[in-house]
Amino acid sequence: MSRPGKTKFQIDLRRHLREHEVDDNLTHLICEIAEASKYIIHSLRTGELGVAGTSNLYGEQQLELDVLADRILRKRLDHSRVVANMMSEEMDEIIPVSPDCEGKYSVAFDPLDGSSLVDVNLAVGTIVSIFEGCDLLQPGRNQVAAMYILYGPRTTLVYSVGSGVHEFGMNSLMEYTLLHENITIEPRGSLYSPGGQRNLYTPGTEAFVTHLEERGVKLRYSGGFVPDINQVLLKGQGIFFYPHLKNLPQGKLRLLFEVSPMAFLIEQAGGAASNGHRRILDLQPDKIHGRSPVFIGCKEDVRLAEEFIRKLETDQTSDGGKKRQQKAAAS
Ligand code: AFP
Repeated sequence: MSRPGKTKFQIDLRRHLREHEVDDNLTHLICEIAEASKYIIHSLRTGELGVAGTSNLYGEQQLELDVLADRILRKRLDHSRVVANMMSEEMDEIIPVSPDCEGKYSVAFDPLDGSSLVDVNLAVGTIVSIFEGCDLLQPGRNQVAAMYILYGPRTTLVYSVGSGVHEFGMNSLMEYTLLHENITIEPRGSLYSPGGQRNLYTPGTEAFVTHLEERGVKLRYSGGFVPDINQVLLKGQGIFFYPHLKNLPQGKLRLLFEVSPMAFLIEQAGGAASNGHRRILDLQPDKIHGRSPVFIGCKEDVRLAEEFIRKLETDQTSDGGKKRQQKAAAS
């Protein structure tokens, strides 16, 4: 997009949304979430690392940072006038904000994903999924927007409304200005982020990791979903996975407010996101805190993971799998 007389660093988030002719209410919502992140940053940079229930030297009740982040976002969404329903990792149920759905949006968010990493000073983030109207339990392909804010050495914000995925950096005035527009991901990568314990991997995932290592792909894993996905996005290559484990057939990550928004963003960059068998964005959530295994990043590498799982796991139900098991047992 040509912007006579402007450098991209002078394009702030609201202007970018307007340039993409994003609906006014959705623009307002995304900007409100960006505003809320400034208070979350303040609590991260200055907050005590106390636990909920303790109080600081002024006798003020201390909150865990993720509870505090949840309150900051909930309050902002409550007063935005454009939210119908909301829910987060910290809430047990969907919170109704407005009875009418017309012109309003429903928001699912993880207010501070990776909060257990704060006390070892690793990067954490906020993940947001936005649907039009009142219904949150929809397949991820129906999202109208997804975004995350990454609280790292720099604070950055990444969003998509379905026309590309774009990154903004927070400047000295705490404004988000454009850094990268229409980010893309290569079909095949040279880094991988393997979540969960290796000894609990199923045969398909185990074989996939062995293939990656034999290919010389480098392991890069921080334990934070947002920084690990951001690395794949901004390096333009790589694959993250938190697979189904022997003791966790649905994996660890939540579909609605972790996996699905990231799948939306990565697909907008030309990547792919699968649960090992099916496209994440086609999954129909059946409960608000439902989990899903996830393989997300370079399209060819995601397809390869599916292939290993199909050959070494789903065949277990067919004769092929049983014959392989009998042969292995006989040898
Ligand atoms: P916390 O929010 O409990 O710190 O977990 C972070 C997370 O949900 C996600 O950000 C990481 O990708 C994943 O868990 C890491 O899980 P493992 O520590 O089991 O690898």
